Amino acid sequence: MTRLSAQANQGASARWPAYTLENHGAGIVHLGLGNFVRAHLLDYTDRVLAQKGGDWRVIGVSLRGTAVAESLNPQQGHYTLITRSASTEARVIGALERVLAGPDVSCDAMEAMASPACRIVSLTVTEKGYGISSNGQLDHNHPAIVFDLVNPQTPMGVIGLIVLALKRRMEKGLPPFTVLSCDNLSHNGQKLRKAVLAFAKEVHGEGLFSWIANNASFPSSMVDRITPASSSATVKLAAELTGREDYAAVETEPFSQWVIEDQFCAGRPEWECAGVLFVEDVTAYENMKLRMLNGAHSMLAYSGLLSGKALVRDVMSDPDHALLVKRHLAAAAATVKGLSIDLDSYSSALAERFSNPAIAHSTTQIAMDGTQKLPQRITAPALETIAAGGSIRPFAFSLAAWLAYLVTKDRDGNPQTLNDPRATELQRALRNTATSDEVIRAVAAVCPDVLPEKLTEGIFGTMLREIVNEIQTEGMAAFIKREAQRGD
Ligand code: CS2
Repeated sequence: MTRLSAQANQGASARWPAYTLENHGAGIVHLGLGNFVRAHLLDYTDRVLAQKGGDWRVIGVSLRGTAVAESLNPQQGHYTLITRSASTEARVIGALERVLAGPDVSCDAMEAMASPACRIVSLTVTEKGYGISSNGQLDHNHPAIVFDLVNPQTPMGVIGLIVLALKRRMEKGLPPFTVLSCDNLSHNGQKLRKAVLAFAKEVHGEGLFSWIANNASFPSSMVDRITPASSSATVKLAAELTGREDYAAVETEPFSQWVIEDQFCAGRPEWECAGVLFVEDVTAYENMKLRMLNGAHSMLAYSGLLSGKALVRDVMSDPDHALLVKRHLAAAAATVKGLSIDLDSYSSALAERFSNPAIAHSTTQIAMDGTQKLPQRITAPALETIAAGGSIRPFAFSLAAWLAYLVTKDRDGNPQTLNDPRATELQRALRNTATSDEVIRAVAAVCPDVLPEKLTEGIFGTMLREIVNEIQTEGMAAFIKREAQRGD
């Protein structure tokens, strides 16, 4: 079969880009080229290019590994975006110009970011990719920050790269670009701005600091589209829909949402034509999405894994478990203020999205990096709920499920492999723990941003200890059944 390319296959059911690629230069450099950006920013940008034109194609930068570049570059950046629910649709996306990767990636990325054509640098590098601690400070223990502070001319991390590229632009007399974070962090733009400024000041001094502070913009944004990891079934499906071999195809759901603060210092695509909502302050949208969708996701991932459910949809097809998901959504919704959106309808829509039978979203994928995800998803709404006097049990259950997951043993009775940047510290701390109280204290000592004192003491702490105990004694499946019958 012929490899996918810009050349449309007329007989296939997929749609090819409805614009002439060569007429559009690249104006965006995107750091982190996983499945999510291919289902989100690139999809929006592709639709705007078709409707409005402009020099807004995207140069992708893959900072870790060459696999994504090896699949996309031979396809001239093209890939199939497959939208799946009761029906299946496929579009070949042309917005990606090329992918930079490999040993010279920092140098090549720097050149692209410091070129006059670049007006936006966007990012999807996951929560752990930034080097920003959950309280929004530059994280001096993050490996990329440690390296880049000593080697600022050859950075390997995103903050080091952004700072050096902005410095080059200042020196060349070019205007700065907008830095657009598209990761599930609260106040993502604001935090990134603060960290970039701290790094710039520490390494390059006051001049660059003030130039960035006064000229660059860092809008916060809320991003949403459930996008599972691709599999061999994705490649097979793409071949059926395009008649081409495509090793970069992505499967996603029909729903998509993007809310961005409209602060772009160097222009932007007319993304509103593709459905983006531009707002002054994204906080309330962010709270809704991070606490409801992502919070429920984390809860169902840990409790799902411990009750033998490999996929999100498997959780939703267990009525007891689905009821706990709904309770979690209601508790999280109670902490979301300042939106005119009907949160009950939003909750029902989420439950439906989680149940999508055509999307195979694995609980293992969501369970990774809990230490990076839980502060904004569970801890923040839990603390607010304690202060406001609302329903705390769903949050206690989520944290208990994570704790029980952390101490799960593999088949040989050894601690399971944890996919989390703090796995080693966590496992060291958990080594000699037996009781739920010891487990909670050990984890709280490593991650006070997930388990601050207010969640380990008082009524919440007691509830947390009891639930961990019960899960460990009776097993997660039995616990879920009993918990569903509690009626609160
Ligand atoms: C998920 C998110 O993996 C995870 O932690 O909760 O990737 C989620 O699917 C997206 O944020 C949906 O927009």
